[in-house]
Amino acid sequence: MPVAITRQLSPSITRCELTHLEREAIDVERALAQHRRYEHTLEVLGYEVLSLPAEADLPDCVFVEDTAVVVDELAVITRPGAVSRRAETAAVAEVLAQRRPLVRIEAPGTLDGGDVLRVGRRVFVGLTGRTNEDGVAQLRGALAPFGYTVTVVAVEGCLHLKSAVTQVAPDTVLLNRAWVDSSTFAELETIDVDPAEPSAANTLMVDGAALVAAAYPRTAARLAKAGLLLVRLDMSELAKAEGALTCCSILLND
Ligand code: CIR
Repeated sequence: MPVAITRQLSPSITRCELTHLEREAIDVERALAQHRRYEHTLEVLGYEVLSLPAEADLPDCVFVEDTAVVVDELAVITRPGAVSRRAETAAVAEVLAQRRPLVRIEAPGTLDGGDVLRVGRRVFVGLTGRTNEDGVAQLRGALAPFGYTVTVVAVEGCLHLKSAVTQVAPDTVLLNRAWVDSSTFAELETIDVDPAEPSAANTLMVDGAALVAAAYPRTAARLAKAGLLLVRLDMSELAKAEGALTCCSILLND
């Protein structure tokens, strides 16, 4: 059964890291409800959801994606670029150690899972304020023995690579070409976000469907036109913390 690792929302989410957004009041109750709906949707779609407890002094711990990169053969525990997020990896490593051999990104490397987009054996890694060249080199070293190729991608204007591009179907990505060089993905089919919705590229592909944020109906219409089955989720409160759909889970094909 496929597994989704998630993590509960910390009550200190109101002190989360912000890079491209101004701080706005987060309605914590509403954020909790949106997160519960997200977990429930994954359950309905056939995932066993392993929901880790939050920690009060880890404001961003709900964004579990950034703590690990998991492939069938191993799990790479990251060293998040934001110092306030480094302690998030411990609880996730503990769970992953039961399912995969672990490799850890060591200093001076930094890597956020949100910068890692895997399409089959092709792995694209964004160089951002969170992920540095040393982190990419360590990830490449860990994945190369298993036949994965790692391509570095420049990212501009957003937090992570997956803010700019995500996979929506086995051979198709959804992207905002203002934030990422689209020629990198020339071997794949591409769909552009609607120009009025620059932040719409973060979607979560699950078996046979894509989870999309309700805030981006125009981009959803483009995806529907391409024949994709969509599940729309309200992520408004988590979006105020600069988080989106991929950020809230680590999916394992077990
Ligand atoms: C941060 O800035 O680290 C969090 N407030 C948001 C992280 C979102 N994670 C992701 O896109 N993978």
